[in-house]
Amino acid sequence: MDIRRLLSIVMIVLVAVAAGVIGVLVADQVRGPTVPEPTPVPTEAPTSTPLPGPSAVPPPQLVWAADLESGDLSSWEADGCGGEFNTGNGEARVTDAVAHSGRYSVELSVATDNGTDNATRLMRWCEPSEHDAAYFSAWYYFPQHVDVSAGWWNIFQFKSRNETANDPWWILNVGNREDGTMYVYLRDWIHEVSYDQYVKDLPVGQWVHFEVFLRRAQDPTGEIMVWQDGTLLFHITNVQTNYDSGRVSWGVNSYSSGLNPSPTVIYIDDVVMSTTPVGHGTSAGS
Ligand SMILES: [Ca+2]
Repeated sequence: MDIRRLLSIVMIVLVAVAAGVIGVLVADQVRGPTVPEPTPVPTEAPTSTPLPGPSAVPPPQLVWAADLESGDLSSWEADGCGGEFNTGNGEARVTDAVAHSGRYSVELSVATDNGTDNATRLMRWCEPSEHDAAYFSAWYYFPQHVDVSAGWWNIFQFKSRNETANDPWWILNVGNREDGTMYVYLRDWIHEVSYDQYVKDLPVGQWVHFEVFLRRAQDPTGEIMVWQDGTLLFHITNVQTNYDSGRVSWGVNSYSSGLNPSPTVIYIDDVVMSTTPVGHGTSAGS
């Protein structure tokens, strides 16, 4: 190889090396400064704690319920633990005239123009006897305004029967305000004390929900709470809530000493006894 050819090869190698260096520099300018890769940080395993949500509200723990969809009063009469009990001109019958759930409700009709107490009552006693504390609820429909000024009107009660007495303990009564508007008040029959409220009136021509929590006690350690459409009307504590003997009964009624008009008709549907609150957002029938 002559010297000229050797120089040519050296020049080609130098140009190639220079081009490589320039290429790396240009590439670095495009990429910017080299940043070290971040060191991976170990992540903790996800915990099993569930997120709160609508499904976190437990369903009611139903003990007994009557949605009347059988078309009769068999739910009330089941197992020999209850039924219809009338006094004078009172009558209960299943109807499809109005319903809160499905097709049927029960119509309670009572005529009070005979000058004495009249009643139709739907009662249960086995389940109430087995629970010292529970929630009792029902939907009511009052199709018209009723004048109660001639007496009292019991629509919901706890009571007991023994050898000598068959008396209520605590009652929801309907009364009239000064302008005649209907409302519900709480009656302690044991001590003959009535508890008034100015929170809610009774609507006419629409379903209204009443729910009562009762903690039974034969000494002054009992408790009772009453809600109308989810609004708390009463919360009474440290009271006697049942007698010291007798079968425990609970029921919905139309029981009065004097109503106008007569007969008076109301409707009831979706009656529930539960160990947890039922609330007014569900029909909760069986
Ligand atoms: Ca129904």
